[in-house]
Amino acid sequence: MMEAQDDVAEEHEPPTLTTLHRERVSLHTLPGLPRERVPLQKSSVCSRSYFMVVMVFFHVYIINVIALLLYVHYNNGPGELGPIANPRSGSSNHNQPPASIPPSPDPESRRTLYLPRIEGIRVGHVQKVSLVPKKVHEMWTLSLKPLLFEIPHFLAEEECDVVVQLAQLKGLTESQVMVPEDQEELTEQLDLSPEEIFNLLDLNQDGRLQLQEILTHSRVRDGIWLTPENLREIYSGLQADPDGDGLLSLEEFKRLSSNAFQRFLQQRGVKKSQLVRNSRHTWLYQGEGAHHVLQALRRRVTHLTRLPSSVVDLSEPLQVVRYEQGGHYHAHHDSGPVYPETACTHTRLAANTSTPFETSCRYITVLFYLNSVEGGGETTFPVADNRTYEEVSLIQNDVDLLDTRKHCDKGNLRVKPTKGTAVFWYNYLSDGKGWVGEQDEYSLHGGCVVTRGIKWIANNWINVDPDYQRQARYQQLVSQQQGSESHGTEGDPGQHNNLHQDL
Ligand SMILES: [Ca+2]
Ligand SMILES: [Ca+2]
Repeated sequence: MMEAQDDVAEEHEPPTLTTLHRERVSLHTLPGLPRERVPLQKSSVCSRSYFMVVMVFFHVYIINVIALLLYVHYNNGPGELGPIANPRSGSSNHNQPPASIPPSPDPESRRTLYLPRIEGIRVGHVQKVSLVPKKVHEMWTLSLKPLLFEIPHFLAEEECDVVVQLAQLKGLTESQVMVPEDQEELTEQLDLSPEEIFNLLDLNQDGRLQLQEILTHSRVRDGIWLTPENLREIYSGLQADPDGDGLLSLEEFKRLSSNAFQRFLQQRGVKKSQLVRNSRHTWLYQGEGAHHVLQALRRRVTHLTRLPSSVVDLSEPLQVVRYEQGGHYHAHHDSGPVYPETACTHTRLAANTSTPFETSCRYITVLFYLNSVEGGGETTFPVADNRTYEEVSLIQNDVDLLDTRKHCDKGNLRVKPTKGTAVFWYNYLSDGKGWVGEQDEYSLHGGCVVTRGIKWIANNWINVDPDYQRQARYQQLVSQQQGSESHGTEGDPGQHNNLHQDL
């Protein structure tokens, strides 16, 4: 068997320089050798043509080898070992030139930022982490979809109290105003026809608008938490569904004005409990000059997430939220999906182009419980580790998994608020090359209604633009600004406070 393999190998072995040289010698410099020597005689029968054939094969072989080397060289980029051998390079394949075209200098290959991602291993896995001197914290994996961890005693009790007191000192404002009135602008700017709007709303593309499709949209757009019963009431009030089948056809949809629902709600009035969120909040700056507890908290978050401090330091300030008894936050995503025509709020100043859509790009959410709640107030992850994610199937007539006032107990995972505990999760998947990938839809979460007492929490969101170049430009711009400010007057400690957006 081995011999047969060897034969095959020999058959395909290309002629080497030595064998060819030997061939030349035998043909040209030793003409007088006796003809009875069989091997030479045999080769001399068709010596010239044989030599030509061998030479042609040799040249084809050499050309193939050179072509192969060039292919490998250009495919990996000059001086790169490739994304697997060097994760820091983090190059993105879709931006690279085809292998046959000589490459232009590729900015993707000059990446200096890399986002490490903590391994969850499995649900229930515990990792020891060192976040502060002389103390070891335990980090528990709560789910893999989203990648979610819990760290008990992340904050000392006194630290929790300081954060609450600082928030009270600054003053809190309502997290959500009642019915927003400036929603017309974007629709007008985009100049969409009723057919186009209908098509956008028709998530399952069956040519009719189900109650769930209208609810999903109105909750995001208007911030009013309508239930299927509310919507049926609105339909009958507006006579929107004359055939009474509970669905809106394109014809029925066209007869409604674009702000019909909003006007109806404004006339009818909306209670606080009908809003998407019912809480008060404030923002606390954590940079230089801030209270030492706030600065320490940011450093601890940097250690916890293992992200570059340049990324963490330029993220949103700390958001502190207070829920009264009866307060809630229905299930939502902290960050939106990012399409090419979407800009991130935090990098929009550094972006060269204007885009019609803007979203908060929150790679990670770190949530701190600042008190132990007497009743309710759990953080729910309704679809954590679910096999599938389907937006429309979250809202059924009998169970609405997004509703944290009614159906918190139906979700897959709930975290009980315990003073000092932190939970954190990734709102985006990895792109597999050390950067942010697609939105993780399983990161859907909400705050269950507080049934007894008051609930205090704080959020640290780590902002990263899924577009590496935009993030890099943004960081460069800020560091240049900081550099010039340090030469002149002292920097404004509140300069990052406008980089957040409520979701
Ligand atoms: Ca539909
Ligand atoms: Ca209908």
